[in-house]
Amino acid sequence: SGSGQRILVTGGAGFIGSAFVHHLVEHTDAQVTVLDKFTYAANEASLAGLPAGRVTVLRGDVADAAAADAAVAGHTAVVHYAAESHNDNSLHGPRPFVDTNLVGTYTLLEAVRKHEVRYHHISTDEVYGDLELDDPRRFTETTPYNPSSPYSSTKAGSDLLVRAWVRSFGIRATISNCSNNYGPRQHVEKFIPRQITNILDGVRPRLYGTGRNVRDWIHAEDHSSAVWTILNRGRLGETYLIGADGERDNLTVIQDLLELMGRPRDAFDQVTDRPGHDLRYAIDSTKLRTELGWLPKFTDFQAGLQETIGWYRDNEPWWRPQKAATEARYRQQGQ
Ligand code: NAD
Ligand code: TDX
Repeated sequence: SGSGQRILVTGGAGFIGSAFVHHLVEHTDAQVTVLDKFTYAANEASLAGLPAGRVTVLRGDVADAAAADAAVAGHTAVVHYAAESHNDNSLHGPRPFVDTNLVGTYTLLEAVRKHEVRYHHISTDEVYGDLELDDPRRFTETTPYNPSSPYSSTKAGSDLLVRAWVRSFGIRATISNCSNNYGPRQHVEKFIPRQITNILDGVRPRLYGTGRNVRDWIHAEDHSSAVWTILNRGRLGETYLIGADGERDNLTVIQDLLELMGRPRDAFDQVTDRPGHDLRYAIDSTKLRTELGWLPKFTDFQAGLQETIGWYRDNEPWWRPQKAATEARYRQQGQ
């Protein structure tokens, strides 16, 4: 499917956006344009080696109306990954989250409305708030929005803008809310790559609070295949939750990483907890699986972690330039 498509991927130099660009190049015949502001979170090396005839990279801000309009023109679809993505940063400086996640999404929506381009909106399970550890329910497409942080509230607001543009202006759009991603090319500020690169550096991993917080992990490649499925076969105006039944508490993830990397399971430090730290996320992806027949491929989390450890071990030049500054920022926050 997807023959002759010209797809604009915003945030395509970030973690999940670049995974989607690689997925498109490897598994489809789509022409790809990346629009990225190249913030601290982008990495040019994430797009290195892709065929120039398939991928064009534009440097620009999605909140800049002229840049967004010019980028959207001529494409058959826009997939909007660009965002400020890190909860800890949003607690220390929320402004860029409002500018990019809210104003940026608004600006892009106006461009797709004008050019009548199909739009897919990338969002997160964090819009639903958090669950108790013993709650038998998981998030579904009908769970009420209840975001906790500046990050998740701006993502929730961006989802609502999309719904309003569908209802009021009839844009052709879908939304997906995905659980926590892991895999190659994730910034070292995030939990799993931070701990892997700490251990590689001989530094003890750093667990927030007690570590009983649960995240529902999915490999970024499975996220990409789900987005491609929804883009081509999803019903317009609908929301789909993406998840791979990967619930784990943070303590277990740190212990497993230590063991997989040949260290004692207790060789970590507990540090200051995140203010307002969401307790548990859990996704029920029944709608996506039954309606569109999507299934995740990375169902063995230990194997996925092992592969991810191998990637960071083999690709130090990719992450080393960000490591010291990231840890310096965390040190200032007692984390
Ligand atoms: P990331 O921080 O790794 O990458 C974000 C990218 O967006 C970077 O390349 C950055 O330069 C770019 N960007 C930021 N502001 C921009 C702007 N104003 N204009 C153009 N480009 C801009 O983020 P990620 O983890 O890859 O997340 C991508 C998307 O997926 C986000 O929308 C995020 O909310 C969503 N999401 C992430 C996860 C996760 O676990 N990481 C889970 C569910 C949903
Ligand atoms: O050093 C750490 N120690 C630690 O215990 C870090 C960086 C995090 N944590 C904890 C906090 C969370 O419970 O690990 C868990 C995961 O933290 P993050 O990697 O910061 O992710 P999270 O806050 O869960 O949000 C992620 O998933 C949903 C992405 O960053 C979001 O963009 C996405 O929407």
